[in-house]
Amino acid sequence: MFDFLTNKLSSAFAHLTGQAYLSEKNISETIAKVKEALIQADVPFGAVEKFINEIQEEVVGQKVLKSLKPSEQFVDVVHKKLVAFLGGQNNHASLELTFPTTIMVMGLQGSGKTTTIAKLAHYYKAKGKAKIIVCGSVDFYRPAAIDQLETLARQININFYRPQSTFPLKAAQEIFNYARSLKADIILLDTAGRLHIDNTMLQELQEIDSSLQPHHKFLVLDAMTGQESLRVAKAFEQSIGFEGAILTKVDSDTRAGAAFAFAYELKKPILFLGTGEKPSDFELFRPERVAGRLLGMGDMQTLMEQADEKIKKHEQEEAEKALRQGRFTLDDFAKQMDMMNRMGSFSQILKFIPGISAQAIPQDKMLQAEAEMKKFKAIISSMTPKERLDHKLLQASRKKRVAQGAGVEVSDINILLQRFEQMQQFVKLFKKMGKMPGLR
Ligand SMILES: Nc1nc2c(ncn2[C@@H]2O[C@H](COP(=O)(O)OP(=O)(O)OP(=O)(O)O)[C@@H](O)[C@H]2O)c(=O)[nH]1
Ligand SMILES: [Mg+2]
Repeated sequence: MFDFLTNKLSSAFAHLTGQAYLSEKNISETIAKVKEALIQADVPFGAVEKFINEIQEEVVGQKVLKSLKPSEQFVDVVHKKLVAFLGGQNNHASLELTFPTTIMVMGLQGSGKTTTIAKLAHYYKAKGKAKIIVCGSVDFYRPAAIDQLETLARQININFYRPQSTFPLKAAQEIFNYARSLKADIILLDTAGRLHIDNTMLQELQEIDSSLQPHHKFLVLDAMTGQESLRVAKAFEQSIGFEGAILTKVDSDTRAGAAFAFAYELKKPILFLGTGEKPSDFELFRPERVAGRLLGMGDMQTLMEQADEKIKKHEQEEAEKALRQGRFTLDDFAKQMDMMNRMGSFSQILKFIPGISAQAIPQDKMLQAEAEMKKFKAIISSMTPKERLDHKLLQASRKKRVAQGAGVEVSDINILLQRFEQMQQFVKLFKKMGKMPGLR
């Protein structure tokens, strides 16, 4: 996410880390780099100027030079400023929904509205409070739009309603009444977008808005559109109004300008980030964490939260217990790979880890590791339960059978077993270390 700016900013500070002294020259060079990074990231010029001036004031106002750890202090100033410019400590109190609630999702064509509906449903469902969720679309411009929502609804197992009327307002009312009859906790309304802001679209939305009076109106903005998203947001704000934005496609090579432009100019919160095409690729937007990631500090907190959400508690406990006992079978190995998979791709996971820049590990190495993992999983699932618990059983004839079952070569199985035995050694070492009093 925001790789471009992350790489630029972290490299601007990289040569300062650990230095006991900073000169004014060091500082002004770094500030110049930060400025260049922001401009290249398509952050609106006014915002960049203000940002840089404020940093300069604080940093050169000698607080930093005289502090004990000047470089850390410097990064801290920039971090705080980034947080402020991305919306401050914005609390998401309003996102604690009171049921029943109606959410209307708006935005330009292709910005990600329909996908976002599925993400919102998935998000609130996972929180466990919303039992009945109904979604429906009033997008009659793109023939496949409604089918797309239906497919997504089925995939995440929520209710979908297809209106009889093809007049947006009437259709919206139908969806609403249907949801009411089901006593739905959440009603999600998908709307039509246009390529550009146009009056028919806005008028349609206004009518739906005043008839249904949705509790929440979210504007979906494509982060790839950069500063252009600002113009869109302003038009929506003037004619309909909305509570906050959902920034989509931040997994693409977007440069972060949209996030700054929106938060800085509209003074409204960005509520969520869309980080991929799947319903689970969605997270709350938390300025302090995003700022941390931008500065290459990682974001272990979000990673841990995602782990808690995607990996069940008993699975975590089981894995931990096995490790403590020094036990590690192929079965455990398969389970671990499966848990990893649920967290995302290697490159997605690495981005949360401090000190690892997105470029540190070449993309092809990462893809290679992922392909290997897939192969390993296929191999293990072709084994009998007994073999999974005791890999020593795998002599030549068994290997042949497993290789055939998994559609791989025997040499692939040997690679897997080699890796696996290395990991087993680690686990044993881990157990021994656990017994040493100093290392607990
Ligand atoms: N990588 C990535 N792709 C996304 C994200 N959100 C949406 N997309 C993709 O963007 C495309 C458009 O998304 P939709 O949800 O159909 O957008 P929409 O606003 O409903 O589009 P219209 O109904 O045509 O107005 C689809 O191919 C989605 O898979 C995201 O966060 N990351
Ligand atoms: Mg759509």
